[in-house]
Amino acid sequence: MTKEAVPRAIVHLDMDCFYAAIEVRDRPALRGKPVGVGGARERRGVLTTCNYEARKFGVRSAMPTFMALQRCPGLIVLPTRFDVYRREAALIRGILQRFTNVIEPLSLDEAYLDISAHPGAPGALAQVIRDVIFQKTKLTSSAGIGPNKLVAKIASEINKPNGQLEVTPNQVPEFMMELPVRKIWGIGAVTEEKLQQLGVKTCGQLQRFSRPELVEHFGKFGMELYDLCRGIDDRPVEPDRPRKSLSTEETFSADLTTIQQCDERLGELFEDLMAELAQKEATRNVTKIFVKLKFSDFTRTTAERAGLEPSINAFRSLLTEAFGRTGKPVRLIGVGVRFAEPKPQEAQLSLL
Ligand code: TTP
Ligand code: MG
Repeated sequence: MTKEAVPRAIVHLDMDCFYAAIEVRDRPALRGKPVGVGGARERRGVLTTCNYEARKFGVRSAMPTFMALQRCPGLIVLPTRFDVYRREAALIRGILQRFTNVIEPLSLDEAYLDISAHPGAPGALAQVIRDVIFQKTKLTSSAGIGPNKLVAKIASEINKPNGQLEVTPNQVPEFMMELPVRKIWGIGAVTEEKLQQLGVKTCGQLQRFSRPELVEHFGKFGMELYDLCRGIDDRPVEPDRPRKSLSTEETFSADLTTIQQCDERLGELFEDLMAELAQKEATRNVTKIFVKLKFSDFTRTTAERAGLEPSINAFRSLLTEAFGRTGKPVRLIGVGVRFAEPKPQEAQLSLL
């Protein structure tokens, strides 16, 4: 049997305005009001996300907070609480695992699920999954259901927030026909522009090109484009291989000579690490935390400790320890965490 002949049912699940939804859930007085989550205007902060009330004003993820407040003066800006988001994500991951072992997390709040082996009808099953998530967390999500990742992901945006769309294999040709080419993964601004010059805006228009023609215009990616614009995508849902550690670091343009200077830089590094941790490894157990310093003479030292939660104070004490070892000027600070080795059972799952 060829790969294409195996019928698959893939769900792309994405929580709605995840961080903002958690903040509003935990502060019912904010319900119905525009809310953003991120750094304060005074600290030249950026929003991680905002709720749908704020989006009506043109506020968006990754927008500087001052700009968001210009667009929406009534916007309530709340600080991030990554530990809470991680906890919710772990809970949600646990719910998903009740339905399938084949889960590929894309970020903290987004995952592909392969539910082909489940006896339930795919659309009904996605609805059940979303209902259970809501019962347990009081958070809404959206889903796309399709025969592959490409279709499922595109479909999940269409009835967002708190909605879903199933595209059956028979419906794929019609679904693709009017779809803007930009919706295809791998097509960014540059390829879109090139396609525009060829008079192509929709996937249906792209389908008029032969495979050799597409290869001529787009090289190897042309081969894939031929399939993708028809809604054909054989990529499997691939469970993550757990990494052993996660860290973030910064090299400074001028060396830092005092512990106070180092300490001033630590806050931002810590925030970055927590954001990465929340996005990529929400459900893993941290066993150790560490601070790495590289000095002006390129020697380095690492201070690490087991059994501490990653908090700013814990990192601060490691920074003091590492700095105190030499007192040399510091050109780089890194902060990171190490994870528990996955249990054999989990490792097995990630190979499925
Ligand atoms: P998204 O799923 O992209 O956004 P969202 O859940 O807030 O909204 P939507 O309803 O459109 O899905 O990202 C999930 C979370 O990741 C989001 O709540 C905050 C965080 N995030 C950032 O920290 N920075 C970013 O630039 C983006 C896009 C998201
Ligand atoms: Mg989301």
